[in-house]
Amino acid sequence: MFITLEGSEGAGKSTLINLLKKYFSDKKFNFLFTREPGGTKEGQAIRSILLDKTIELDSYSETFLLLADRYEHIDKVIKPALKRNQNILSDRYIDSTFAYQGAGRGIDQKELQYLMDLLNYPKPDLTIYLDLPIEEGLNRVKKRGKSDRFEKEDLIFFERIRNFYLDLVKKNPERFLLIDASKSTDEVFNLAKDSITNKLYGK
Ligand code: T5A
Repeated sequence: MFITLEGSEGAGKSTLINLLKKYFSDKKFNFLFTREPGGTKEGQAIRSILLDKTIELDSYSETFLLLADRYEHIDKVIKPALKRNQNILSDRYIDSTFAYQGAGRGIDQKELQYLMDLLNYPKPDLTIYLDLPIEEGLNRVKKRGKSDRFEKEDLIFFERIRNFYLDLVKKNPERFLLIDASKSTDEVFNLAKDSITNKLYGK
């Protein structure tokens, strides 16, 4: 089973993943938790460039770095885990590129699809999208302290991304579960845990 987690800044993905990690490890489930960018050693080096506020990147350079990270991730982590029949949960995956580089930066979606197809990427079975009003997410990030290269973008950039995700969820109801991320961390965790468990047991 291949599950991905999406959402805009500060929606609570890391918080949710920590709770899911504990839950599934207590239940002795064979789950691999990973992320993009930075799911491999090579990807971590790419991630540090991508998040560095002092570095200016053209939107295409940013995209190619993200795709290099994804290629390494698919090749070294995702495909081998799927081959071993291991369940995977990835914090961000392909939808992030269509949302951030496509809707956010304005790169044509067809161009992105063409580039993405070159990766020959496994498709997720379930994608959980944590939805939160942009200002609320950015306030959470601000409170947490330390912002990155993406988090310095303006509200309109993130509104385009959120609207893109909402549209994607509407068009792909069989793959997506939308969770209202303004709920408490416990409520978000319970909704995500139940949908993953149902998917694992084919309900
Ligand atoms: N990116 C990535 C692209 O542009 N294209 C791509 O193709 C890919 C793969 C990754 C950046 O890269 C971009 C998108 C991203 O900008 P990242 O560090 O992984 O950078 O950043 P994010 O994925 O955005 O994650 P964040 O760390 O910003 O946010 P999270 O993980 O969603 O939020 P989290 O859990 O750290 O929570 C934020 C704060 O809110 C609190 C937490 O305690 C924390 O303080 N919180 C809640 N508060 C109230 N109620 C809840 N339910 C809460 N849940 C969490």
